[in-house]
Amino acid sequence: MATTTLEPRAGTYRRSWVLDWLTTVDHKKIGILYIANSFLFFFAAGILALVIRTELAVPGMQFLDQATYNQAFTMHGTIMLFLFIIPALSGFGNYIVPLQLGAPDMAFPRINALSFWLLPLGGILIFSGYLFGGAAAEGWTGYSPLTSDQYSPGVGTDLWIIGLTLVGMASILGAVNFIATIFKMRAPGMTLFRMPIFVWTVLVTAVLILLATPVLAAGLIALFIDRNYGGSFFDPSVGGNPVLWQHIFWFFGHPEVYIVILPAMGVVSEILPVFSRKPLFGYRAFVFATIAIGLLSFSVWAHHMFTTGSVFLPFFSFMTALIAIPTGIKMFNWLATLWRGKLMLTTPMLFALGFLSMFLIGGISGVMLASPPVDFHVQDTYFVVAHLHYVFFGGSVFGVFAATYYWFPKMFGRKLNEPLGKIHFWIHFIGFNLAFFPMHQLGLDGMPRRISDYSPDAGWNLLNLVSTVGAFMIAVSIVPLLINVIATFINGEPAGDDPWEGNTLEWATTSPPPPHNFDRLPPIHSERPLFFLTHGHGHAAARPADLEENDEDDVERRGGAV
Ligand code: HEM
Ligand SMILES: [Cu+2]
Repeated sequence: MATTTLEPRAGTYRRSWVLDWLTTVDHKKIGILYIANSFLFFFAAGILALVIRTELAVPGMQFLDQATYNQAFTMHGTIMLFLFIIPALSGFGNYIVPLQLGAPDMAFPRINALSFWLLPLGGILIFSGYLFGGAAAEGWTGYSPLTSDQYSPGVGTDLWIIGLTLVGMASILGAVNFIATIFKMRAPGMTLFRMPIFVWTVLVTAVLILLATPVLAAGLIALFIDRNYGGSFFDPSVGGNPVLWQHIFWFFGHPEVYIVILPAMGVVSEILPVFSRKPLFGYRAFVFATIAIGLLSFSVWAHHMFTTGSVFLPFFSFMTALIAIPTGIKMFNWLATLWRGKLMLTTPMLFALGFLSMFLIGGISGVMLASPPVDFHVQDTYFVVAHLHYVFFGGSVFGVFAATYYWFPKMFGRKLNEPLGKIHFWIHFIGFNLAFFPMHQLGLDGMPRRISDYSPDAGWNLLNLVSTVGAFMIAVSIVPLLINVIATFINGEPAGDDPWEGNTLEWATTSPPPPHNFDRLPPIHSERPLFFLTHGHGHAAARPADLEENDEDDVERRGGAV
């Protein structure tokens, strides 16, 4: 296009790229900011994990004292969940959802920027406890009365409360934005039942956030009032009730585990069909299973409170077991998608398959824990630590890595190196299982969680050492990832628009997409618009000319949902 008078002349008005990123309201840049910020926090929380594992490698106190150990696991858990995994998945949601819907941006771009910037602010506040006499040290669950001003007089706990409240606000604003975008910004033809599964999972997640996170925020504010203004919500000596905190926390905390797993399930549901060269088996069943998991997740919170003696065990146990049904449907559909597919073991596919197997193990220990007699036995032991890492790490984090390798070419126009990616995967996968599988046995043998030392005669020495070796393998596996990202930025293989032969709309635009996302959109007659574009009429090269001819009858004949 010829230069018009409206275009600034070179040199007169040129914003620096730093200012550009600081002030951006483009969902793609915000998505990248989210992801980059999440990985920084991941490294910080990962270093804390190594500190924890080093202390526990052998019996005896090596280099931490009890107080710093408590801070380490509290910060590790809090940062991993609230500043790594939730924001990382929101980041991919931010980048990908508008593209998959054929939309030019999120519904509220400025609110989008605000929800991002609240995150580093909240994270820094949470961490800054270390500078002011010690970070919060009550565990990521912040149980009363540990959080009372009597037991935790330092300002670290207040900073944790304020930081988490800001992070919660970020989440809530983000959820509103996703819901508005998904209901209001879809391209013509993109009906709800043609939306990619990833969008569905982001939608259900956003609803969960909207219902659950304000409850946590209210609880945190109540706790702040208790600590600083003589409130009595949770203090029994003045008529409060510490178990009330647990109800509030887990009414949020259980849906929260689905907030971090559903989008990862969505990622995997995008990747498996592409690299099996088959459609997702049972699209609608998948959508309804996602909604069912979302609904059920609000009826099971007290399975975290079996041993308090104040909840009705059969109800919460039964409801928890029920969740295995929609989850089982998903597992079945994923396997049926792979069945007789033309499997291509690319790095994103390896991480997606890793997700399936690791999440399955976490699901099985979850069903075990849903049974009160088992839970009475192993609660607050390393069995729970094993379970939660198989779900959060083997599930959600594997999903984040799968998404990273899958969508990196779209975001930066270059493909990550495959051999390096595979090295990353295998060291990661083996290290993960070495680190966390032995914890099941440690838990069954009675090793409590949240202890900084143990007796050399307890019989836990070998398994702890193995676990620490595994933790360091995980850390080592990050090295090829970092090399890969840097090398790809310098000299990566150009990706083209559609390097994986994807099915969904993000692959219909350039890599990276232009600021407004699409110059033209293909017709949308199914949940796989690109598949019908490329396969409906022969080959990809014919695309632009085919755009208008791809009529509904044609698609229906080929088995597409119209
Ligand atoms: C290098 C990888 C990791 C290692 C070696 C590791 C290790 C550990 C260990 C040993 C504990 C128990 C500490 C104790 O109870 O004394 C722990 C707790 C925890 N971890 Fe990890 N972890 C890793 C990654 C993750 C990830 C990716 C997540 C979540 C996304 C996560 C979430 C948690 C949570 C929520 C707790 C509970 C904290 C608490 O008790 O308050 N961890 N981790
Ligand atoms: Cu739960």
